[in-house]
Amino acid sequence: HSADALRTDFMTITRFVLNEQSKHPESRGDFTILLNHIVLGCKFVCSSVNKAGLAKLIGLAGETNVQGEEQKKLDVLSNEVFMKALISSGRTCILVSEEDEDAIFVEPSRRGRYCVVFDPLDGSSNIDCGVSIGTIFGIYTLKDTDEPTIEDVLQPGKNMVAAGYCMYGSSCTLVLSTGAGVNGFTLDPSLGEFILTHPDIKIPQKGMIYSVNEGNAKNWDGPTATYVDRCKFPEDGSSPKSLRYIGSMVADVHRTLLYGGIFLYPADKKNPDGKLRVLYEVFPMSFLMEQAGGQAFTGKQRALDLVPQKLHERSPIFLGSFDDVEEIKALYAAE
Ligand code: AHM
Ligand code: MG
Repeated sequence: HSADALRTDFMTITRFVLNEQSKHPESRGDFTILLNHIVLGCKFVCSSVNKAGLAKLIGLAGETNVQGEEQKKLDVLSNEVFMKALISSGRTCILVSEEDEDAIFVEPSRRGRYCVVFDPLDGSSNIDCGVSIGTIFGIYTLKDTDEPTIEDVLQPGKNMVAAGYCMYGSSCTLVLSTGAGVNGFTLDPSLGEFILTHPDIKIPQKGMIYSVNEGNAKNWDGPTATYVDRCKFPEDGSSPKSLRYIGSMVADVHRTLLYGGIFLYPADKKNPDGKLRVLYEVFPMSFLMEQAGGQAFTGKQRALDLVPQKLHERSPIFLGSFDDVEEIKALYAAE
């Protein structure tokens, strides 16, 4: 009976990835170990985020130190936890975080062949009002050079071997792709394990939702303005799309992935490169979108083809359902 199987035979994220990796004869379990360390970071952030409101109001034991120093901000703390977890995995080599100006090169004795780019706590301006936030990550493997260099992480997104995010929302959900589709896992707090709950996620071919910060409209370029106008006043007689914008990329992209539609952070006159960061925001989300059957476009090219020149480079991004992104591509092509 399948309902029974669900309750007694858990497909944990570790089991799932081990199964997947066993298809590759050269696999030595390194990726599984790396992922386990990322998962540890996600569990830590999840539990901290859940306590954040309470800690602020009543001061949880151990949260304020004796000198009365100000509590570490959650994004700084999350970064430290991920850094330490990634380094101690013994499987990483170069680490790039939104929180750190420079890339971290792991000391030779603890090096492995993976490079991880990540935003430990994206959307952190939303913490104080309890809105969903998330961690985003992408993984490259070292090019076979003797000494790792910054070029090893300044690679186009299509070279990533895996990407994912963890959303700290009404439940804690980890969405992952290792290049063979997209799968979603939900944290069972009583087990402390991520269980496969969303196997083989496919984004609907076309959606009924658009997601953008419309407050920037006065500074948009022509194609973006025309596209959003058409969402509201469709020219083909179809019904208008709904607008949903949380202002937390992980939550907005997660909804887009599950319900379909389009998420935009376009260029504007004040920010010609948009806002979102190429390496650890645009690339991982674009990777997931393509793996789920959607598309990701920068306004000029396929997002995953972009070759970053700088660690913290930004790019405009349009991603989501295949047909919806096709429409915006046509508008930019006609410009
Ligand atoms: P952050 O990295 O400083 O948290 O900013 C990234 C966030 C994304 O989560 C979200 O998509 C975007 O900023 C929202 O920006 P805006 O407030 O301009 O709409
Ligand atoms: Mg961010």
